[in-house]
Amino acid sequence: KSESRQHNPKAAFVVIANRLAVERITDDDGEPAWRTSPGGLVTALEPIMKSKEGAWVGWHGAPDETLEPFHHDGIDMVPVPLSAEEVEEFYEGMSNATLWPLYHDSVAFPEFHREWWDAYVAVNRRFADAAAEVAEEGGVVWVQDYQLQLVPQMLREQRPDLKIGFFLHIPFPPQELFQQLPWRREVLQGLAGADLVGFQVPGGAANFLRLVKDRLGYETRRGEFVRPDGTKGRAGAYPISIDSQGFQDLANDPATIARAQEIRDDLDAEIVFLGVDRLDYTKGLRQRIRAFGELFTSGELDPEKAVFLQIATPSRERVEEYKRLRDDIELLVGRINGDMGRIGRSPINYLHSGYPRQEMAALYRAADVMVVTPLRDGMNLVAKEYVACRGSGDGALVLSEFAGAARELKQAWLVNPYDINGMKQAIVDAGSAPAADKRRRMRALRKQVFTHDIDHWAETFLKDLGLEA
Ligand code: GDG
Repeated sequence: KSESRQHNPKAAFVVIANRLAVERITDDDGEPAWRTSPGGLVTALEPIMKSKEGAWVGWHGAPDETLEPFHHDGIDMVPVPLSAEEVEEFYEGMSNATLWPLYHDSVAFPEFHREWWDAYVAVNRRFADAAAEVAEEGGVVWVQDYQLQLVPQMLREQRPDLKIGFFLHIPFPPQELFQQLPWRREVLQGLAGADLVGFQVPGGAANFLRLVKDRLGYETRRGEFVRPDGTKGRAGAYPISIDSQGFQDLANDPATIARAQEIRDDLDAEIVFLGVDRLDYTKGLRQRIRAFGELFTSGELDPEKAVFLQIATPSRERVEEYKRLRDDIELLVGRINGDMGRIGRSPINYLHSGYPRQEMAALYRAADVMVVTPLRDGMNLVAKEYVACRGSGDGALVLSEFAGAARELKQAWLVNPYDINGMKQAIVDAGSAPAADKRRRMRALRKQVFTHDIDHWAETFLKDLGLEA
């Protein structure tokens, strides 16, 4: 329930993210209202936010609209306005057409535009100002992700009393790629304003530290860096995770079980392969679909017995590269189904749509083999969600080596997504593995996902940052 009660003037714990933790809905009376977004980050931080009188600073999702701070479900929400032009230049441009591809191995060509950068600086400044305004003396601030890399340093300049954490959800690239960025110094200085800079994997932290040393000339030693004024910061790996128990409970809900059976009945196949991704060029969809196409064509997978279900959630549809990707994927799928299908049966079941969480859990339950093959991925939560939903101990996971999750989920069938033959082999192997082998692997995967859940992630990071529980 949203309350119009005045928000607290100051907060001891502040999260800053591109998006606010709520989305706008229309309530039963047809009135506009807010609903907490169902993401993992919100779930993880909710208890801390409530116990610490936390505030969440972020954009509320509508351009050209300025809103007053408001209180929702125990959390103070501080909306940051963005103009339509800023959405285009800061968000779709600099964030999603420059930084996103550059940080993902340049699997798509990053575009560099000076106007986009100017908007990025201006918007980062606005987020920093908003946080500086609400954070109490000596408070803890946690900045999230690649859209806001300048915020830590901007905040440090204004508010040296704050403890500042930063977490990057996507990969941090090696020097050889990062140095293309015309504003590489500014970005590094921005990040190095944080007391603790968190990455998904140790390699990201190492890339960052090497750049800070080589490009900024800061001294670095054992995960620590020293700023020119003598103050220190640290960088390290904090692999993010999911609400494992929450997913397991959802998967075991009788309604989910029934729905999973319905999905199986509708698919009418002996073996179901599943892919679930935002429709993004980093997710390796082109290669994955090509691999399945070849398997169906060669008969290694029998189109009468096997089906590949691919959920592609619409994403960033105004960015050119994403429009192209959608066209490519749909051409590929259409061609394979046209060649290999018959009336009433298509080997690839492709859906371009988003679904409620419960439907996701039912899909995970219904799938014999989950295929997660990104070309580069910070972590990949889908892989962990699948594991959390396999309480039966069966199921098989095919996972790209280039997802952060591969470091933890070692018992998956690991693949190089650029190696189509290798990927085909792994898909066949996972699909035909003996039950005992699958159970042994799944047991180990589940142990990892249940001992390293989202609470573990948040607690570890915040403890290292110096926030007492
Ligand atoms: C970034 C990094 C990192 C997807 N479609 C639907 C839906 N989803 C949910 C999944 C999962 C999440 O979205 C996607 O997370 P991923 O980790 O797989 O990928 P990104 O969106 O690229 O996330 C990534 C992550 O940040 C966290 O740090 O792991 O590497 O790229 O939770 O279940 N959820 C619902 N309907 C959908 O249609 N309800």
